[in-house]
Amino acid sequence: MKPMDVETFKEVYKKRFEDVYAIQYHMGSTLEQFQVLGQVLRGYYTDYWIENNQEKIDNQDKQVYYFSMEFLPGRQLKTYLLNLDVYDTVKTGLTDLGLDFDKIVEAEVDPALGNGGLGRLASCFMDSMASTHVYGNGCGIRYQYGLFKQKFIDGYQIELPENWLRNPNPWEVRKESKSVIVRFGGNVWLEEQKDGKLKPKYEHTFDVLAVPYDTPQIGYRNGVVNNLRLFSAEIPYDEESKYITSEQRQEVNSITEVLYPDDSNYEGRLLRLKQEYFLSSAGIQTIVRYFKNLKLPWTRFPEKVAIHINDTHPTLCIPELMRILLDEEDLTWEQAWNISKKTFSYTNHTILQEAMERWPVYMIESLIPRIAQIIYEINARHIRNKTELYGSELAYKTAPIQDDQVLMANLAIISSHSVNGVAKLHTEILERYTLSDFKTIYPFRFNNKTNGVTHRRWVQLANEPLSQLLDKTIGEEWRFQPKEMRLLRSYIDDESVLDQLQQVKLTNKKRFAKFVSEQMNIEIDPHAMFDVQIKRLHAYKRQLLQVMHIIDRYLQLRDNPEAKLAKRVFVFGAKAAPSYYYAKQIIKLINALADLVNNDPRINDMIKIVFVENYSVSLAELIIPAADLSEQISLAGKEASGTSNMKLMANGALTIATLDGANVEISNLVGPDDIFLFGMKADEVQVLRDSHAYNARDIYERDPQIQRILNSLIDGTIPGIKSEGIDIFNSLVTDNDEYFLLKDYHSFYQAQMKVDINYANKKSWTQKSLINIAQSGKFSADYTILRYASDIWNVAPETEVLQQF
Ligand code: NBY
Repeated sequence: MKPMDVETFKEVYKKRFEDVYAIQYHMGSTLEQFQVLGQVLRGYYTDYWIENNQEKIDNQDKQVYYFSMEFLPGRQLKTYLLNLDVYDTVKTGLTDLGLDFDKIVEAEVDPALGNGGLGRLASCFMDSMASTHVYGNGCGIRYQYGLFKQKFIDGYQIELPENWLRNPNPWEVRKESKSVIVRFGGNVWLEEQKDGKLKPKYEHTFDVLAVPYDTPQIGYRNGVVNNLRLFSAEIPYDEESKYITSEQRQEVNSITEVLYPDDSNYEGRLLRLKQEYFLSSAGIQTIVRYFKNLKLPWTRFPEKVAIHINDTHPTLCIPELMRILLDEEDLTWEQAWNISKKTFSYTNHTILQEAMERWPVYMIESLIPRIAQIIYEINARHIRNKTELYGSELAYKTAPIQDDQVLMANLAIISSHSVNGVAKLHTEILERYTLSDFKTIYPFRFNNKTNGVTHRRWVQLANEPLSQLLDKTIGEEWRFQPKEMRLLRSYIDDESVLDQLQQVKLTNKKRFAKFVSEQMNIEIDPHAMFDVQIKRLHAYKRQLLQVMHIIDRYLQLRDNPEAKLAKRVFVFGAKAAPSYYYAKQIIKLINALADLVNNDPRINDMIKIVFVENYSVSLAELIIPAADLSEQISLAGKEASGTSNMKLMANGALTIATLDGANVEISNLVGPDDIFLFGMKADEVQVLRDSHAYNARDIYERDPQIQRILNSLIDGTIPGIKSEGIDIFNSLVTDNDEYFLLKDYHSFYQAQMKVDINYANKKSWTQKSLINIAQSGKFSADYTILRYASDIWNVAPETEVLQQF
């Protein structure tokens, strides 16, 4: 990498500042300081970026295209500095100049272009692809408004627009010359050409310009710069006159205006379908243009291109590629289909039925008529071929079109060469239950790729004190090879390391406590246990189970302030989809409970509840290093993987968990003594559900502990709640508790009591924490990506790179 020394940096920075703002550098605002730093950095990395783009064309290495409707990158500045190996130089330089590095970092917006786990995973993967020499290209949408900003007013969630682009974004490059046209609507028919071939003709289409904005994805100290390309919808320049009405203009602009705020729930809105096709078409056209520049025969397309679709949202990529190959490149159906199948792979992130995309046929037909025709053909051929081989029942059950709806998962599975789940248990459930019919037809298509997280962001940057301790104790190799964190294990009895580990945790807890005091006006004791549940608010994730536990403790402490319970701070971060009424009621309940508990002198500050507003990647970076306990308490079988579980583990939190998603793998890695497991297992849940024997009211009536907790929802104990109390009570008692909270409560409670006991023994707790950190390296997204690269994308990085891993 190019050297950069502190003095040169300072000179370049000062000069640039004055050139841009025509004032002396120390007179600028923090935002201006950030902008200039962005420009300086850009000047530094652009050479690499250009070089990498040229190499890509010269070497013709196979490219991976990762299509995702969501990317949740977090702030980029520190990642760039770290990966370019200029972090210390820049920090020292700015400090020398009398500027506040941390403030400058905070001046960057945190782009919320995703809902949660799925979007964040896409961003961890972008970082890991660059860092493992995988030539990866992200394809997504440049939403003008990200996920709503969450505010609490009187304890209720209020959503405000998130205009993340109000200040210039120093990292993105608008590539207008690389724009493509995406065609919607109109009529289409097939017309015979002179050569006898049928070609589609279009009329009255609605054309939209897809303008790419590129953001570099810089690898960790390896000179690799990949590209994240986000498309923005604009009116085509030469057609301005066609779009005369403001409605039409608005229609174009609305396509990339805002991210759908739904997580784990599918909403069949036309605008969403437009977004999906917009991304698919723009991305595929770009890939085709790239490939055509290579001047190779089409049969070699899958040798040069792998296209991955992140959940079903970009599935229209498949018929779109078929369309181009058939209509514009004159391939036969068989040729086009073979190429597509070898090119596409698909990741499933959920088994929740309500999250499965199914688009009414009429919607696809009127919005993208040619694509509809291609899907009909895929459907007809599937039924024909599979009926011959497996009989009509299986053929119809796996067909993409059923009941006048296009089932996007079915379309994705039958058209890809690989389908993967995101944790062992999740993949097993897919194969055995959810997708078992497909497993019969395509036994070798399924595979598992357990999720991962990037330790660069989640440990190196978010937890500098821990990183320094690791360097001192086991050397720096872990920064390149997170698996090497396992070396920490041999310090399990080293008093000095254990002490330092405690100090690290305390430092991080104090940092978070300061934030909570300043921003929320709540005083929390950094010596209390920080018990953290951070994830989207959803009934299956069971934040309510934790609420029951808190109420239980509160009532016990109120009766007896001397009760033998650990002092805890319960931290929540969670957004609810704006239309998810029940989830919003739970938010209100948590806030009302916080009001009660935080201000009740009778319990002696033994419980505090901190519900951070507007949970985000940046807040996660503050909370996770401060966590003692990680709550991963979804109903077994429901959480595909989870990734906050991995981040919290890497930062030394112990996990309390059901055997769900990747918790199973965490448990296997650390062993039973270093995790707190509870609750039904996935197969037990299945049996109980199938038996129809579950009776929640019965439990409520017979169990005094549970009765007391639930009664507090309806008897005025929590003064802040209104109808929420009754509604939530009814969801459990009257509506038979869909997610089996009452069934799992006792086991959860006992596990929590075990946590209390364990926490009292500082040394052994710290030892457990050390084991968790040591084992977390296995969940590096770098390894996950290398498995995708070799098993799915067939792009093994050079041997020398592999040896590093
Ligand atoms: O993907 C999450 C899973 O719940 C989690 O267990 C897993 O770790 C993570 C990464 O694999 N899924 C998720 O975040 N899903 C969504 O964000 C999402 C977004 C939009 C829609 C559906 C799901 N949608 O239908 O619009």
